[in-house]
Amino acid sequence: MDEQTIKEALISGQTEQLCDSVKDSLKGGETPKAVLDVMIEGMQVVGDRFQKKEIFIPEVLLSARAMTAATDILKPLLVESGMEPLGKVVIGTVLGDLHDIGKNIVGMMLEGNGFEVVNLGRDVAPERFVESVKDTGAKVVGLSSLITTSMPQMKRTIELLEADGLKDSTFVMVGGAPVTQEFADSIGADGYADDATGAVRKVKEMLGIG
Ligand code: B1M
Repeated sequence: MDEQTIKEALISGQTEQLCDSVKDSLKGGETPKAVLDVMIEGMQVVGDRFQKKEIFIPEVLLSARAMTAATDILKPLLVESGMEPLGKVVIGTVLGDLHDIGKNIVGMMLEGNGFEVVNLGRDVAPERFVESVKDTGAKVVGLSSLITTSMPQMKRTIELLEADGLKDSTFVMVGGAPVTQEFADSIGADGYADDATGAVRKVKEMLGIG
């Protein structure tokens, strides 16, 4: 796999070049997970440059668009499992937050590991999470937040689940770059994971699946 080309295409937001490189890597026998990990590293560089004000929102949007297109290529390969669902997970990015790349990767990895995933998208109000738990009977709700200003919505969602008497029968997992185990504990979440692999492990642990 030409890691450098993948990262450069992602960082410079060249969707076509990134998708071609991803397809070439897969043809060359690389695993979808290995390709995904290289893209995640590339996105980290985008974040660092944005923070240092070396690039701005339009450039970040181009990279995000390229990343989304390339993960669409990987998705069918990551999720093909063909087994009976291990359980249902409702997942979404909380209200006020438009970041969905990481949340979608978590969703894909859960699907790839045999879970049925109800992906509510981004900017999801606490009420919608609660409704979805009622509608789907999901035993796990996954809340993603990438900006500190949206993190209080995780607490609000848990409070609303409690108010509706659903908290005891529903596990809440939280994650996203600014979220920590300490924060998860402080808002009464049942689980925290710092990446998609950890999220799968945590959901299995919460549901008692070996
Ligand atoms: Co923005 N953004 N952004 N952004 N953005 C960050 C998050 C930021 C850290 C950049 C920076 O300053 N360095 C910063 C937040 C600072 C903070 O709050 N502490 C920031 C900011 C400030 C903003 C705006 C406010 C900018 C502005 O308008 N002035 C604005 C906010 C808009 C809003 O949400 N209301 C904004 C907008 C955007 C774009 C729309 C341009 C775009 C998002 C496009 C999209 O998602 N469709 C964007 C992007 C792309 C980023 C960065 C560069 C990359 C995020 C990403 O996709 N990472 C990001 C910088 C960074 O994170 N280093 C940044 C790759 C992804 C695979 O990782 O999402 O962390 P991540 O997901 C991981 C784990 O966190 C974990 O697993 C995933 C896979 O391993 N995980 C979970 C995620 N969810 C989980 C849930 C779980 C468990 C694990 O359980 C349920």
